[in-house]
Amino acid sequence: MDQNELKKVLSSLPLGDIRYFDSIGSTNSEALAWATSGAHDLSLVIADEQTAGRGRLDRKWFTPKGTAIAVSLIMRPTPAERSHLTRIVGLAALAITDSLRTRGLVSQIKWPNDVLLNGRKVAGVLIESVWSGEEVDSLVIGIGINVLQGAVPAAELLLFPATSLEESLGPAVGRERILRDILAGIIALRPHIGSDSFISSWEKSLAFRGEPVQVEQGDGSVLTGKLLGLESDGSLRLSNDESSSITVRFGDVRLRPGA
Ligand code: BT5
Repeated sequence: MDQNELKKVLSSLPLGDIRYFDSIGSTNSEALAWATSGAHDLSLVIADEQTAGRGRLDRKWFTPKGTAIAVSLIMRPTPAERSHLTRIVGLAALAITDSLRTRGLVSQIKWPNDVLLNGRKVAGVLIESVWSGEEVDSLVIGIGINVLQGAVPAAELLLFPATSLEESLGPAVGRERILRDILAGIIALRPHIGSDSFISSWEKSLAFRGEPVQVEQGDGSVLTGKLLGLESDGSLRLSNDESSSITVRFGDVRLRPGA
């Protein structure tokens, strides 16, 4: 990334400190360690390449050099935000979809943490936390976005088809400005995180709404149902064939095959 351009475009935002790496294992690991040693709210770790990027459940996240956005934002939640920590993943995903909309792209959130463009994954979010006793001291919002096509891994490495912004926007996509817009979106949405309108915007952006889906849970079991929307904590609401409602707190959603 062009560090001068990065500094320039980020200078208008009320961020904490910034650490930039040409190459790193995982920006989330760096941010977790930094948060533990007292990083300020909205401090940022940015890397041009990750050699050990990760997703949920220790899955790998690929960030080849010069092709993607890999960033981790440290958030020190206010007392009011502490009641809504399960909404933070939605905050990041909505900021990504909003920034793509300003570029004429309609994207969707594949619950809980993926952003889809043309039905393929263009971005992923990984939220991790630092605890102090029983309380969350800080959160790390990890965001990975495939900007250039070179960021997209080979199909056999993927659980779900992937794409890049380049595929929709052409090669002249400035990573620095996209990052700035996403961070500005997070900062602007943050005061509204506890509102009903936040949940309804998140719900409106969900992929497969009203459609039959499968949700693979962490233990490998699979739930099926129609995707209805979100509970107020950001859990997924499905209806099953008997028309009763099921709440899902953790899993991976996909469209039910043959549906
Ligand atoms: C995610 O996990 O999608 C969260 C990804 C978060 C990455 C960011 S980058 C900055 C920060 N530092 C980190 O170390 N991580 C965060 P999950 O839903 O579990 O999806 C992981 C799956 O996505 C993998 O198992 C692959 O199938 C697929 N995948 C890996 N790299 C990909 C890529 N570049 N594009 C699309 N899919 C990818």
